[in-house]
Amino acid sequence: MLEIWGRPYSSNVIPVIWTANELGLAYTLQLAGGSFGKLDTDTYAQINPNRMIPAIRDGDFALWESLAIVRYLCDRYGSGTLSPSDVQTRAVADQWMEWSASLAFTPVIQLFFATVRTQPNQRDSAKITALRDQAHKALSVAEGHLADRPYVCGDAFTMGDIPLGCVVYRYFTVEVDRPPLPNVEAWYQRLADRPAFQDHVMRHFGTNPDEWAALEEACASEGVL
Ligand SMILES: N[C@@H](CCC(=O)N[C@@H](CS)C(=O)NCC(=O)O)C(=O)O
Repeated sequence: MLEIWGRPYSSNVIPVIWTANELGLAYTLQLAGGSFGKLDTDTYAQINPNRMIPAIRDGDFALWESLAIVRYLCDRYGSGTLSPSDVQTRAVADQWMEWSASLAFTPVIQLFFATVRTQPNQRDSAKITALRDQAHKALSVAEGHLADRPYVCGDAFTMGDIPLGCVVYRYFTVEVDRPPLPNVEAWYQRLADRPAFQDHVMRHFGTNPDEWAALEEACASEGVL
């Protein structure tokens, strides 16, 4: 059976878990990283010599790098659906995946750490506003693209929506005033109708270290989510 190694609150693991669930794949989640450890073991080094999460094993085949894993799963199990068969449509999916992981992810994850992962009395409001502006500027590119299509590749949901969906969930859940992005918001609502997105992306991340630890403990006691 497919194994996904990682922890389900980790920004790079969530796209992989969401993808597997969109594809309806059976898998086991091997809790690793953060308080779950295991990354320093010899076993894990065979799977990912970078000792980072996520990684997968699909039979004898091991793979790391979250977006390579998303592409592999979609190519192998969702060819013609989540992985578009038309070369140019596929290239557009790739384009948005790469863009999401670089230009959109960076300001949003920094904003997330400056808010959700920083205690209220230690938050730097000028820094938060600057990061919010950077995130908004980046997402304005998606705003233009989504003006005349429901998903990033056109009429159908594809792997091109996956990394951006994870980024936008974080952006829309941090407690900051956001200038409007109506097309991104409408696209996000389409994602929010998807059960796999609700179950694996729309997670409550915890707003203080105690809550964060409790969430990880809850994962461990659930074993496989
Ligand atoms: N580019 C890599 C980045 C992997 C990465 O930074 N993973 C982090 C978690 S998001 C990690 O392994 N951190 C150590 C840990 O969680 O213990 C990918 O997308 O897979």
